[in-house]
Amino acid sequence: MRVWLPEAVTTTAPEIDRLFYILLGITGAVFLLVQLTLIAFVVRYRGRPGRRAGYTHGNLTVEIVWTVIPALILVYLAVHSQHVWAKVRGAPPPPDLEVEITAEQFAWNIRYAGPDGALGSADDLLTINQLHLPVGQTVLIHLKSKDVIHSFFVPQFRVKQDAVPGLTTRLWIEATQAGQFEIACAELCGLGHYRMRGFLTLEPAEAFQQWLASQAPQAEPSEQSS
Ligand SMILES: [Cu+2]
Repeated sequence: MRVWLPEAVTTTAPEIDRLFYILLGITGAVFLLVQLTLIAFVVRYRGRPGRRAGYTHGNLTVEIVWTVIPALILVYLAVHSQHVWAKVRGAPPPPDLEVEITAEQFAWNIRYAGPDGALGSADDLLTINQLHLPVGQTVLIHLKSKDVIHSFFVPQFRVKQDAVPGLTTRLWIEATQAGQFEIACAELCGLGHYRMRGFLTLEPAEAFQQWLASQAPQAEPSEQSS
């Protein structure tokens, strides 16, 4: 279901959306109920000449009801969201492809394994701001930063992950449809933050392999593998 959110193009994005709509539905219903009750009470018990205030010590039944119902809702939400969280951010499934993305002021350095299939070796393929990923494959992203905290944000993935200097963060996705999207940096990382933009292409596996093969290894010293 999509009402106004951007497209959801990974296997887990629709589950996050569903959670969002459940929360919106519950909080929206409570909001309406509370506001309508408030308005009704304001009108019904407004001040009138000769009317005196009544005093009450509360009502046990009502208090139990308004405690137990929210408690049940919160337990349900906790269990349900924990389930989604574990899937999205728990141990990743075995990857078909691994990519390393290193954020720096103000670009995304993207590293693919070369013909030897190993990341961090001399034949790695490097691109800047151009991330291509195959549809229907599990991709494990190793996210790093060279300088300050950046944040890897692809709205269509429903993923926003900080890139922290000195840490390697892992996140995984499996894309479900082809398309062109943008990678934004969602952390104010310096004066050039606004232009820290990457381009994401999701394409069928064969097209991805062709693109990868067309990226001739850059003639760069291979020292910067860390
Ligand atoms: Cu940044």
